[in-house]
Amino acid sequence: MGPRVVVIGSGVVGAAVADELTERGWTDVTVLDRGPLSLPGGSSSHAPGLVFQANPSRTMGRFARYTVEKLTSLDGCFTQVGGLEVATTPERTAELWRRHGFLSSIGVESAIIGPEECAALHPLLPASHVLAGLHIPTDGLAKAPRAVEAQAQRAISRGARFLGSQQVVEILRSGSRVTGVRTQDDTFPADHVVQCTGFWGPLTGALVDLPTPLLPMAHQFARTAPVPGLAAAQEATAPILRHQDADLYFREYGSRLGIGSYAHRPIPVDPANLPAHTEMPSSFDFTLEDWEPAYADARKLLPALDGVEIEHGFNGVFSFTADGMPLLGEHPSLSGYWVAEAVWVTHSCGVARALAEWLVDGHPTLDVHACDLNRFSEAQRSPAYVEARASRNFEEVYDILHPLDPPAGPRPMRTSPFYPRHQELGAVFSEIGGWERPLWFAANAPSPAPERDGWAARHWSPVAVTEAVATREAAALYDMTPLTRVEVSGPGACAYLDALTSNKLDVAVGRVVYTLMLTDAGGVLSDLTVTRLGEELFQVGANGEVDVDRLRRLAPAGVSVRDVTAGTCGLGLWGPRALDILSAVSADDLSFGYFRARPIHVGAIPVLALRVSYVGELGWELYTSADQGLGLWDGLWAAGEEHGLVAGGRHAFTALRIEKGYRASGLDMTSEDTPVEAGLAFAVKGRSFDEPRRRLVPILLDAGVVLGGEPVYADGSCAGYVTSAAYGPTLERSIAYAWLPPSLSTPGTSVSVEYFGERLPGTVAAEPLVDPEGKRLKPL
Ligand code: THG
Repeated sequence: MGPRVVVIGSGVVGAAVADELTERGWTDVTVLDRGPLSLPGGSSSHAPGLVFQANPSRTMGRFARYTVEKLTSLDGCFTQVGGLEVATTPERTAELWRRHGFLSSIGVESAIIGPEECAALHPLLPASHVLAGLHIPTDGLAKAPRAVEAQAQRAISRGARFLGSQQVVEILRSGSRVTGVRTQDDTFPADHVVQCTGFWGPLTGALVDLPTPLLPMAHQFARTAPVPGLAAAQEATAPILRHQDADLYFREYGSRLGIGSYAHRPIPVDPANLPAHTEMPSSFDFTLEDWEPAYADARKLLPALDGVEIEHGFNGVFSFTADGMPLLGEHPSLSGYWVAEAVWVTHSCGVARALAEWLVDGHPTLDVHACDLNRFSEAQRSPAYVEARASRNFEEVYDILHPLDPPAGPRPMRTSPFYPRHQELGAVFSEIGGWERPLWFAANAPSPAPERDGWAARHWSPVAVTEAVATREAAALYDMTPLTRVEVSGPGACAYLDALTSNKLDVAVGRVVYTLMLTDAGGVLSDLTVTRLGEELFQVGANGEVDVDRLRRLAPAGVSVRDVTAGTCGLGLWGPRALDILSAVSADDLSFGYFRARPIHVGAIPVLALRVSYVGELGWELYTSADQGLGLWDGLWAAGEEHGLVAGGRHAFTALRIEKGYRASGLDMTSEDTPVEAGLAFAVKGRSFDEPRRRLVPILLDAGVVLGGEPVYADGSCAGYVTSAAYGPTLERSIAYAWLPPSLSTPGTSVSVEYFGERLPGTVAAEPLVDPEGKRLKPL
């Protein structure tokens, strides 16, 4: 029977969670809803049901793919009419090719088609009105209420129960563990509680002091009167249609058309002010003034709509988050309390499966770190931040977004003490993880690197190559402040970190160890550097908030876990001249070896120096408290002048680490990959792994630069995908790291990377590509 689970909310997510849990043998499942069961009144009740699988996130694309697979297997839940995304500008045509690439890399068939083929697929679309289309035959229409019903029935047949009119008023707990929920009329004991309350999430979360960082927003959807040219069929046959250049989507209802619009202003809704007891608390009155410009655009694309009235329209509420991803995971301090929220029907079955696996198996099969409930820093959970970013997400939902497009305000949010110096040097910033990060510095001269065009040229400058070359030939300063630093201390700290991670950590004080956090199944959750500062005192270099959350939640009593990132700052000083520079401002002995740490002084500033380099050059990470950051920068800068010291930005940093073959966690490897597959077996002691199913390898491209996420082809079929890529300034070659099956991972294998529809030839190479003997790193 498994443990007792109470699911709060019986929309598409709650019903799917009950189905997935009971399928895994956890049959003691009770689903509660405040509304009537047939139509509880949340977003699922009015969802228009269009399921488009294309998504820049591999995880989201695969959530959608599973939703399609599951709903097609359930009677009457899905009509597989196919999806058609059309382009009316050359930029959108290019974007469709990019999306075609995403789909190929997750195994979803699609094709770029011409205007005539678009017109042949959709009865109302004139060929003359579009430039191209992306056709996805397996996309289609979900019937959300039927999907809820079918999954609920199946769960019930396995022992689950669904109860309506049960408003949850209290979450019961014992210490830091959940024990049940209380509704107005009843009490339900539980070992696990899963919050699936959609846009009511912030209210439900408040019962357990959990800020649920989502913003409910209204979005317009309307149904036309009968349209000339549409047959009055029982089942829709026209593909679901997206006209992203005008923020519109379309579906067929017999002879009528349903039209959704994101073209209007963001209309945030306070969940506390939603009407409680109407039939449809999430459906607001249609605002005609918002609709009219959108409908004009709809008529431009589909002239058959000319003179056709709108029969019914509403502003339907659903959830947006700061980064567009759902919220999935366990409460940071109340164990057994789970959240699965801000989920569209499109991704609902995939999300529910991941959550059920998380409960039953300890970790989902798919990588969910980008969906993790605990991925946000404190400031990113503030209501003002969530409102600003989620509103912007609403406006941009169909825009062509470059991965480095900087978000609008609130900015700057997190800055390091070096920020004013960065500005003086003409830093071009992007925001990564809430931090302002220089991509390159206009004060440095451009290099004669190969010209770029299109996407590769955006948010990039040949100055980055100058900075990277200067790092290899002289020295550069990199801002390491945003790297998450966690102090782990107290009796048992060593044993805790040793058991938590893959490498041996009971080392001498002053040593640094590269180690991994793994799932029970051996997937790589994160890679860490752990510095032993004392018998029971460690500084952990980690990859963001999700790591901090894990370090905290698993810590035994007595072990303290403190995120010191914001109160400290750090610089990477790297390059062949780094020793000359540091010894000019420090009287300390700097001859301590590679992967060792020492407390030193830089001028009068106490600094923790780590002989570690993510760019593969001699040098140190230098950490001090935030108040002394400017002094540290200025001292090193003055000493560096005669040695050719430059400031280095993010692009140079990434290019150098890729040349050296250092992995970026979450990008190059995720919880789906074992250390052996990722080439990180050296960081694991005392554990073996299955034969690799695929391997992470570098591809040297003959020409061109790619961005990451592109499909890799061998012998005409898609064999893998690119994780991260850069132009290698030392090799003067373009590098793309990619996952490939073992049979294609041998150096010398010819492959090609599809970039905006073009196949760029390349060759699998041996790694590391630069300094395989580590001579640059270890002259000392
Ligand atoms: N610096 C510090 N902590 C970090 C990072 C960092 N933690 C998170 C992330 N970055 C960890 N990633 C790496 C990746 C590679 C290396 C260090 C951190 C590295 N690897 C060497 C190698 O693979 O040859 C050495 C490994 C070893 O000797 O065990 O240097 O940038 N503080």
